[in-house]
This record gives sequence, structure tokens and C-alpha cells, in this order.
Amino acid sequence: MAQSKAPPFTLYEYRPSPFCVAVRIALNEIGTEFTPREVDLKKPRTAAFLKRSPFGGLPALVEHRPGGELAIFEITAILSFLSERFPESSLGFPDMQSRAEGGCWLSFINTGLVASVWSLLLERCVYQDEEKSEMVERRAMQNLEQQLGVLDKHLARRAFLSGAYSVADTLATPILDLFEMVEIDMGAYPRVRSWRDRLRDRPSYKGVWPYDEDIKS
Ligand SMILES: N[C@@H](CCC(=O)N[C@@H](CS)C(=O)NCC(=O)O)C(=O)O
Repeated sequence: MAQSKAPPFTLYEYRPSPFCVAVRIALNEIGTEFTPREVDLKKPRTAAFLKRSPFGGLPALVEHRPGGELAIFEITAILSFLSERFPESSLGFPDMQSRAEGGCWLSFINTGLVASVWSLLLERCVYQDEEKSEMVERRAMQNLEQQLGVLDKHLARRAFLSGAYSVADTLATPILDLFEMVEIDMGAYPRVRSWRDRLRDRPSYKGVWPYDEDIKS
């Protein structure tokens, strides 16, 4: 009888996290199987998990190799690893120039765009009245508008951030989804909106958010 082979990856995740969603999209782009392991954020992390993700953060990706396992934490490290590990996939960069360009955009999405959206999300959706700061919200909105303006111009000549689809777009996909929660009007940024729609049309996006499964059931 043929033995079923264990998937080559285990993804430690918290399903509603946009960073974990980004890894699911990346693994779907590659077309590889993985074992999902939900981590309860309210419980203390186990020693075994902390060996894989020393600060206890999610996502963490483990590749099972013949000689042992390779554990990777931090979203940009995970996505960069996958793009190098699977050079023939849609995540692979064809040359050094495109890798450098993709790296710039990946870094911007993870620091610049995430910082503004996250700050807005906290002010508008998470904090209670006494924790809110109008000044922080205004600054986050100003940053976001400036970033969206630059992105809109940049995307006038490209379908994706660095030309061809890359891991920068992978990370941007669930971050753009957060825009709906913070009620950003995308009407002023038509190219960003079309880019978001192109990202959502990719088969790798299907079923990545836990609420997609709720809708199906
Ligand atoms: N710097 C981390 C950010 C990821 C992150 O913020 N993960 C959150 C879930 S959305 C998390 O793990 N929070 C729990 C914790 O840090 O203990 C990365 O790049 O992967």
C-alpha cells in the first residue's frame, strides 16, 4: 500500500492575522502542501514553539528536511526564503535587479504601509475612547494618503509593484484588505484599486481568510 507523504511545510499561524494570510497566499502560489497549526495567542507559547519563533510571533514556517527542520520567523524572511527556495514559481526573481527591486517594495509594504494602516486600525477599530488619539489618527491618515498617492503613480506603468508579480505583492494583498476595515475611500486611487482587484483575482487568494470558510459553510 502506498504511504502518504507528510507535507513538506508546517505553518504556525493565527488565522485572522494578515501576515499569516500572506504566507498562505505564498504557499498557494508555489502550489505546495502544508500542515496548518493554529497557535492560541492567549496561551503561553510552548518551549518547542519558541525554538522555532524565539519571540513567540506568528507566522512561523517550518520546512521538514531529511536532515532535520528549518524554522523561519518574521514575514519578510519567510517570503524572501520562499522566493529563493522556489525560483521557478511565480515568487522567484529572474535576476538580481528584479530581486533588489522586489526587496525594496517588500520592505516598504512591511514597514511603511503596514505602519500607517495598523495605526489607523488601532485608532478606528480597536482602541476604546480613552485610548484614542486624534493626532495619531490624523498623522496615520496623512501618511497613508501620501503613500497611496505614490503607489498610484507607480502603478500607472506596472501591473505589479516591481513589474512582474512578486512577494511584495503577496504581502500587500491582505494589507490592502485591511483598508475596508479602516474605511479608506479607494476612489481617489484607481490604479491601486485595480492592482488590489488583480491580486484578489489570483487563484492563490481563494479561501485564505478564515471568514471565507465561514461563508462557505
Ligand atoms: N514582525 C512580525 C509581525 C507579525 C505579527 O505582528 N504577528 C502577530 C499576529 S498579527 C503576533 O504574532 N502577535 C502575537 C505576539 O507577537 O506574541 C513578522 O514580521 O512576522
